[in-house]
Amino acid sequence: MCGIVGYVGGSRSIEVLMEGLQRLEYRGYDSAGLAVQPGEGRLEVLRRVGPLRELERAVAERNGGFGEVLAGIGHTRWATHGRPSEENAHPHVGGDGRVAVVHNGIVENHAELRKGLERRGVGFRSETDTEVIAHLLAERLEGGASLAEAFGEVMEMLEGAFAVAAISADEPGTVVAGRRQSPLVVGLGEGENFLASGVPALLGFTHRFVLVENDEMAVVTRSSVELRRFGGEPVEREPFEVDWDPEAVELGGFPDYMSKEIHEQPQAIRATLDGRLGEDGMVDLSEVGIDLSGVERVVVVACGTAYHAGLLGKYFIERYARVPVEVAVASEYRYSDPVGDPGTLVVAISQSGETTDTLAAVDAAKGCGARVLAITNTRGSLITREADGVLLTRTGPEICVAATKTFVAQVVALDLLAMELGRSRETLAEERLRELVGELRLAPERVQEAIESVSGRLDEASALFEEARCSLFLGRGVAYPVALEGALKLKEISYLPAEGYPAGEMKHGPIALIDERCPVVALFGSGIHREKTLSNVQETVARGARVVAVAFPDDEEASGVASVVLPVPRVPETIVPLVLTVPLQMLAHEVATDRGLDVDKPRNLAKSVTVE
Ligand code: HGA
Repeated sequence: MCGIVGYVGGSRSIEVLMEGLQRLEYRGYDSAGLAVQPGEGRLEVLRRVGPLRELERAVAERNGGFGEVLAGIGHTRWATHGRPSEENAHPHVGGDGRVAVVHNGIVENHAELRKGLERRGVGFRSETDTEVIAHLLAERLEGGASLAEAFGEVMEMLEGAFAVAAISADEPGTVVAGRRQSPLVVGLGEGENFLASGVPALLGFTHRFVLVENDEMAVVTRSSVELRRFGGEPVEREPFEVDWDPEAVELGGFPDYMSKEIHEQPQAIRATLDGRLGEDGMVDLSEVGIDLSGVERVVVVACGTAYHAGLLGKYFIERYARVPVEVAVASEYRYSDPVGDPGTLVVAISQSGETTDTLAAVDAAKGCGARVLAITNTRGSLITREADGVLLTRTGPEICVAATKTFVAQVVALDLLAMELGRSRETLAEERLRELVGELRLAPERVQEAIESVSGRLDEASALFEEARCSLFLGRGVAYPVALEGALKLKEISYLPAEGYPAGEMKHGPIALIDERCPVVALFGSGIHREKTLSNVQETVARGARVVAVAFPDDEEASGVASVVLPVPRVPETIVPLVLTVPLQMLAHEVATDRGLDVDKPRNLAKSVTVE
């Protein structure tokens, strides 16, 4: 959440800062701002409340531009302290406006720091926690410290999680930035250097990066990048190359990132399977580097959509490997005094690899002696450095705030893990494993078929939601976590209340919601779960519900109870959750766009949740 960007170099400062912000806008869109050095000894700040286009307009209105900008920092905000307003927008300036800062995270001791500053006569202009940083820097600069010295000193005073970048009018051509827990990377160029909250922001400009670790800062000029600890000790670190194609963060003809990412799911699954299914019909997860044979218990920790993937993981791991699995919401687990030992494998799932609660859950797991396997989409992210082993989903960058392709890739990764655990614990016979691997290989094609077969029916299904005041998503077995995910997708992007429920549990409460303005989305898999779901759905129809059925095309009974059917190809149980998920993502997209909403940037949300 909140995106920060910085640049030092030649004549394209504004272009880099604005493009960087555009690529980071998914992290927050309450306000956006820039601080630039338009020449020696000067600092200019431009901020606008609302989405980035407001700042873009303000930049365009400055016909003369900013002149030769030596360095600059930019910010896109997801407010935590202080409502979205121009006063609360970053950058914040300190003293007489000669130093400016942008910040991602929360300064937990801001109230105490603010009191101290006020006692010393400092006046505040905003309600943010961030502004204290600007004033603390200004005090030290006025006392004769260099920007880098002042910055290190101030960072050591802060509690909480943060990434901060700063520039000073008195040090033209220098940006300093540092972090604790919140993400920050430095991008390396020729005669120019960059920094940002995430690699994708800079892919249009460079593919070479250096990581800034916890409690470290970077002093960046156009010709140098110096890393040091906040205390001043120098740090040496090798740069790394990122091979993501900048095209991957373009829309490529789709109306929005959500559609693009839904359509990329077959490829995301293919890439996540690539190299992990051997010619011999077996799974190969040796890359993980954790001996799985001694695992006696699994705990999955995750937030949001990744938590739903974890619930599916439980289903597969228990079935194939016969080890008990718990699935915990990371923000609860981290404060729960968890029980663990070396026989406990904690699987931490985070698309960004930067989710604050999941990172804290990893710490808690390690603290009780468990081993940690991270499932993430982001190579080099914080979680990959904290965990004992890593299983990367390989979907390419996901820009839309609502996760789609990373969810299916997480489910596939968990499926692979379940099979590998089953193999190493010898609970899965070789023949059965080969069968399962064969089924998994079919997933990309079947998901593609699901996308195609649902496309023509969305209008009709969405029409049931026109007058809706709430909705119910029902499923059993593997379809139950998918129902939770479908309900989450709908509420995230259409703002329509949606409950995901185990179909059999519906009679214990939610059935009271049912009337003609509470559409039911029913997920029919196969076997006993399907039969039981059918009876439960009939109970809702008897009470006036209108039903969207996600079912196999030849399931006449399911079609019989439904107002609209979204057909998905008949597939083996391993990949049922994948094909059931697709129609729900597409339905949520359709309902939200019919309501005229921006599906990529739903209100109040941001992509990487880097605050508690
Ligand atoms: N606390 C700061 C920054 C918020 C943030 O990083 N959100 O993700 C503010 O409220 O402006």
